[in-house]
Amino acid sequence: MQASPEKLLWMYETMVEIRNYEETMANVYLEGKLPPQIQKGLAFDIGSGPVPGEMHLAAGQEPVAVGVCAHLKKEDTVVGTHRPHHFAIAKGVPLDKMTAEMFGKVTGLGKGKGGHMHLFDPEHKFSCSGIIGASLPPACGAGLAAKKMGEDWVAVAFFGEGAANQGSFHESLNLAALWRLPVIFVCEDNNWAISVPKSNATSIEWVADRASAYGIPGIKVANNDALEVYEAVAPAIERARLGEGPSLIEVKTDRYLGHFQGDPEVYRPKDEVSNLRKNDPIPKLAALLKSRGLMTDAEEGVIVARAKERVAGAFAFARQSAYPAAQDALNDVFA
Ligand SMILES: Cc1ncc(C[n+]2csc(CCOP(=O)(O)OP(=O)(O)O)c2C)c(N)n1
Repeated sequence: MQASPEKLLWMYETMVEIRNYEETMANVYLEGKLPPQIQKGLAFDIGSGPVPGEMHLAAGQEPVAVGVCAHLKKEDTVVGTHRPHHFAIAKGVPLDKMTAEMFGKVTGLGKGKGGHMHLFDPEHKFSCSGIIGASLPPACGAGLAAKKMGEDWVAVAFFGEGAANQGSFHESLNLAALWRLPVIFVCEDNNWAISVPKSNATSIEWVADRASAYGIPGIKVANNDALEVYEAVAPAIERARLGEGPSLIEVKTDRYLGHFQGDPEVYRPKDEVSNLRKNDPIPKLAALLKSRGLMTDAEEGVIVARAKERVAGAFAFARQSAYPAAQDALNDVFA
């Protein structure tokens, strides 16, 4: 399927927004966590500063989120991972409420009680979890619901290549295939599961090859490229909407930052990230848009400024919002 000019421009602007969001968060997250006597990267106080808790950022992985979500409508479900911001932004989760959640503020999606790995937005049908491999079963549930309701809605489960070795991966693919559920399983292969490279944990080169074991299509995207993802995913979405069942897609993508913020990354070859950044998908899509006459230099400036403004606005909203009241600490808590 050819991407329309509108889709291409949307993918570009959304990737710019995601990148700026992640880079802004990388800086804001460190506020208050690095006392002067502690060297950067060696240790910090994870509980202090305006954004407490762990932080997993997805800079570099934008093509996976936009290439898939460009096909979705509001009624479609997306279940993300512990590294969820790019998926949430591409699915249309409001930036203000999402950021406030990470700041622990009462205006957040979960009234500030979930944090960055637990973003729940029923209106935009988005959720995620800190549990690895936990995205696949709920996506099957959403797919089953859509099927029983007679709707053409689809559900997308995003997960890492590390998660693909969890039992939940196999159980979900089996059930979705058996019941012909409208689910698109998207493996975001950034080659690392914390410090473990894929070759040390996965018996085959492509997780997508496992699709044949369940009798469903397995689609491989070898490049970290938004347009390639968009085109590769199209038949899977169509198949799901037609009631023909699930597909498994694997995208080779690049993680530019540490597994978590503060990760000293001693396990990573020194020049790996600088080499990966040479294939940055954002300038690549900008060049394509310009070569097709869809964006001028001036328009690029407007798009980038607009995306950055949205991000800055969300961080300002989060900072200005109030913390939940102490007497509400046990409300909305079920475990
Ligand atoms: C069930 C479970 N086991 C272990 C962990 C600890 N853990 C957090 S992230 C991670 C690696 C995940 O790797 P991958 O699925 O490739 O995703 P990526 O971090 O590369 O996005 C692990 C093992 C967890 N959160 N949940």
